[in-house]
Amino acid sequence: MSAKLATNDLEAFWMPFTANRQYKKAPRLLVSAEGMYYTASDGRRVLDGTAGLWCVNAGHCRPKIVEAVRKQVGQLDYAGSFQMGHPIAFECASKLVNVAPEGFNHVFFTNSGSESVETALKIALAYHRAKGNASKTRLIGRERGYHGVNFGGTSVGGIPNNRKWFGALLSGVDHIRHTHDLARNAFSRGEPEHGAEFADDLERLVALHDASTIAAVIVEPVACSTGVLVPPKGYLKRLAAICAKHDILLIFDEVITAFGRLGAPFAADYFGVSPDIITTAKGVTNGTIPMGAVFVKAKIREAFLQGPEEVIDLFHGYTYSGHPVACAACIATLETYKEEGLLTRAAELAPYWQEAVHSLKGLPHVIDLRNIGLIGAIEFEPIPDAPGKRAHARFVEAFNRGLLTRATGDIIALSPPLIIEKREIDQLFDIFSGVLKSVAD
Ligand code: PXG
Repeated sequence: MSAKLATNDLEAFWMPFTANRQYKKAPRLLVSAEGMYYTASDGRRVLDGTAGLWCVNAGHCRPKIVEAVRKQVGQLDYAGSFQMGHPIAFECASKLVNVAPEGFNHVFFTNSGSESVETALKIALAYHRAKGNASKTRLIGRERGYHGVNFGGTSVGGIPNNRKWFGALLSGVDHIRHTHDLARNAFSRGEPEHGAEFADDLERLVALHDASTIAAVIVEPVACSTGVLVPPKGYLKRLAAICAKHDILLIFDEVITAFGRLGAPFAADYFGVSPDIITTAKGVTNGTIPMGAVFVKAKIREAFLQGPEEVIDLFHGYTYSGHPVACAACIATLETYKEEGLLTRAAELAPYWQEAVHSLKGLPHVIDLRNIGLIGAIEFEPIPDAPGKRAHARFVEAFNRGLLTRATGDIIALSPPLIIEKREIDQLFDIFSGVLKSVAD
């Protein structure tokens, strides 16, 4: 039997993606939040430079969302969606479809980005089978991609540390190369000039495996978790054209980029590229209640409607698909986004944000600055034999000075709530440039 722990002991919670022993020696705790700010356990206000984990696009504790959740949980706390329904899930799906890019008329509900990715991959496989192309089973991801932590997403993902611990992963998976090219593109503003031809790497895999074995390609339009890799100009269009040529479904993983992060409702809108399936989560409920949504086009949905009417059309789903409380949060979130113009607000702020990001040029150890929409990244020269240490030290110091950032490898990513004001952008970069000037190593 385990020893009883005090309720304020930090040991019981095995924290995700965390250096648990290091963290628990000097914990950083947040106890409340409002708008652009968290409050830390010592009472300090902390500017949220990352929208939580890229999800709180409308800022924290927005009254409309809080109230919608409060009301729904007291009215219909739970009802399932297997052979039963509840109105709010249908209402929510319709409202989501209304903000989705042209042609995306159907939504499958999940509870997270990871589940959205698994769902999209399974839909892609089942689609080809339903169309009579059962040999199309291979899934293609991209080096440095992040598609959550379940087995499908880990397999198509391309971050070595996220893969190497977990065995052989899914078979029949391959990866195209990533698009990071500091030699040609360092300090790019927005989309880098060079690298559209990296999309042709998909032709290499088609030549190797044959298109008749490939079901789908999944990419993040902007690869965020790996440290913000903005796609080179023309890259996504070229990738989409190669997919179309070979009847390979293109899945955009928009778990981060959907709901306004780039200044358009979805990255598909921003880049003018229409994939076949779009995965989302995070901003779909402003982070308040776990939820994911997978959007598909009519051609995908219709492929599942060929069997007898009484047969289930997709053998997939979650207990909490279309959870009423998550749906209430989602509807209130979409209303908040609409009322405040948040799905396009990043476009107005992007030029100011870009200048602010690039004002860090020349500060110690900074080897690249990049930005798109309301996303920024600062890449540091790694300390030899201590990868990640330099960015982590700056993340800790920023927190101590009242700013939440996100470190990944030797990169700091910034992605504030879309309600940020210019004076708060100034505050963010004042704090962060002070950090870069003062942390010694
Ligand atoms: N796809 C993408 C593109 C993501 O960014 C997931 C799937 C998985 O979502 P869930 O909800 O299962 O975590 C993500 C998640 C970071 C960070 O700091 C990024 C994510 C999650 C946590 C931290 O970069 N992205």
